[in-house]
Amino acid sequence: MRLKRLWVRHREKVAVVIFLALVIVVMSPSHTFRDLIKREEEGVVHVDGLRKKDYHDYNYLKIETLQKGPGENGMGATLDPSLEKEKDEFYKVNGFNARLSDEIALNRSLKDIRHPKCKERLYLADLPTAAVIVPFHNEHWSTLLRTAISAYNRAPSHLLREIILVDDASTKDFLGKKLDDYLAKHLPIARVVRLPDRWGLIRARLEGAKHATADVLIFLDSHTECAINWLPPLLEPIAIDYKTAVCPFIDVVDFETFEYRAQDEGRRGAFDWEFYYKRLPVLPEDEKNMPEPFKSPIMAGGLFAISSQFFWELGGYDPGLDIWGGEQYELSFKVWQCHGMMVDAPCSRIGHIYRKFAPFPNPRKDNFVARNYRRVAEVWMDEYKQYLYMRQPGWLTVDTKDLSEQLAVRERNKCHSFKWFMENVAFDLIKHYPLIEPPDYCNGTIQSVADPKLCVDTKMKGQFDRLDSLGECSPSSQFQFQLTAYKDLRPLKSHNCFDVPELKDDRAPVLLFGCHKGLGNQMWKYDPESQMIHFGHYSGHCLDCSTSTLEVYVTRCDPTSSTQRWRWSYVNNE
Ligand code: UD2
Ligand code: MN
Repeated sequence: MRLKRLWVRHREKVAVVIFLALVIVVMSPSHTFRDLIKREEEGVVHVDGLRKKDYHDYNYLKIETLQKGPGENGMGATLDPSLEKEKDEFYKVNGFNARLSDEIALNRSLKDIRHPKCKERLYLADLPTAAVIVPFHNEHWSTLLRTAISAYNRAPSHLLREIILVDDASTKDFLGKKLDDYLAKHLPIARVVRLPDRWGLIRARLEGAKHATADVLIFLDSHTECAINWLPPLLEPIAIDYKTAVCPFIDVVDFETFEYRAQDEGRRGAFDWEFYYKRLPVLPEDEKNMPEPFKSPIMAGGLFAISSQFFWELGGYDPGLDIWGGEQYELSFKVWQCHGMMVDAPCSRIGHIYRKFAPFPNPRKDNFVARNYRRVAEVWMDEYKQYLYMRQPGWLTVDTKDLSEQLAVRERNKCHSFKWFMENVAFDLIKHYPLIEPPDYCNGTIQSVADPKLCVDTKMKGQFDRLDSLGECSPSSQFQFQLTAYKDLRPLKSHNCFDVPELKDDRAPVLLFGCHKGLGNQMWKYDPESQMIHFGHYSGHCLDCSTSTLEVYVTRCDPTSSTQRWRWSYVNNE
């Protein structure tokens, strides 16, 4: 009875004490009860009801700042002149300065060239896992390993599940057991899948994708370098919608110096009507929204992320595409036409070595690139394919081989027409790359009035070369030029244009550079009256030559000078 009375008298106090004790337990930062109530990862914050996270690895970034040596911080480097002979040998088989690559650390540091807002960008705390797939054929040792090591070092380890290197029948010794042993010892997350024969990069990627177990497939070329925090920006759009494929910004690793630099700050991918990869300007609304992901019609091809589920729903790549070429169009058309989306993620940057020249010999005699292009055109492009064949009638003579599987993919996924793609996705492509080319202002030979035996001569030079010479006029192709409706001047049917990178009053060199149709350094006008070829917006500079040294250059216009006067074989007077 006494006990009961005591209880009745003090029960409120007891309740208060128990309540306070509970509050203390719950609030205590170290107590496990707290975790039971709200288990939360370190660094996760709630933004608009979403759990987000800063994925930067600040410790790793700090370590990088201490690294010293050639190529560190993404700087360019040079080889000791005593290595000139080795340099040439390595160049020949790789198409880039592979000997220099060997002097640069496999884990060299890079400078952060991302948009400043990328430093603060948070990503969803729950992201899918990724497999990196790298097809390679006779890749150089250090560039191949730098690809894998940079991907691994700069990715959160719980997100990168595996790195699959697919050896497309390489013949270099060190790509055999030595590579397996190296990976087992230094990078166990990576392994090599070997193909029995040269299958080409497309089927090599398919084979890698079949071996992958992660949620997202990330394809990389075998001479790339993944930069700071490259992975989360590729995964987030896929976490939001699995039918989104995501491309990083592709930076340039210089083929000669290994300098890591930006190509530009973003363009949308496209193609011209001969299937050359081209790029379109970023839309004004995307520009305002930088560095958020923006839609892009066509991927460059080598570097992108796609959910494994979506990839296989689309039937993967067409396995009938051989060796190299066309697969970037196939997959881009498929993604868009079959109800997906493609974006570029500016905060993910990956460098790529654009080779100086292609080192592999053509492995087969037949015209596989034309067949690849034609397979893609026949399956996906409907009536628009005629604009390719109009320019490349030769493609109509190659046998596409069986297309029924590919047509079935299109049918099964109830994919849109190509017209839909052109009107809704690549809506500004025709403005830049018209279905039918407008006529040239001038074309044919460019004959010197000062010495009519002499004509401008390409000497079969290519991209980056200096166009510097006159030759004895002839109807052969190296003397054929066009001044196009885009006001650029180029060797006939070439994709390289006369470019004056550094204008000066006397003898400025003319270089051949990829045509950009953006006027500026590539703008030319012909005045049939004075016969002068003006450079730029009548800036007062003209194409000139020396009939004795046979040099060609740009100099201040002088209407009295006969070396500045030229005769085209054909001038459109309309
Ligand atoms: C571009 C793409 C490339 C691919 C190609 C068109 C970028 C940066 N690169 O050419 O990924 O889309 O256009 O098909 O967007 N390889 C093989 N077997 C072969 C030939 C190549 O495994 O028979 C490997 C090669 O080692 C490399 C990759 O495939 O890792 C791409 O080849 P590439 O670097 O010669 O192509 P690239 O960059 O000129
Ligand atoms: Mn490449």
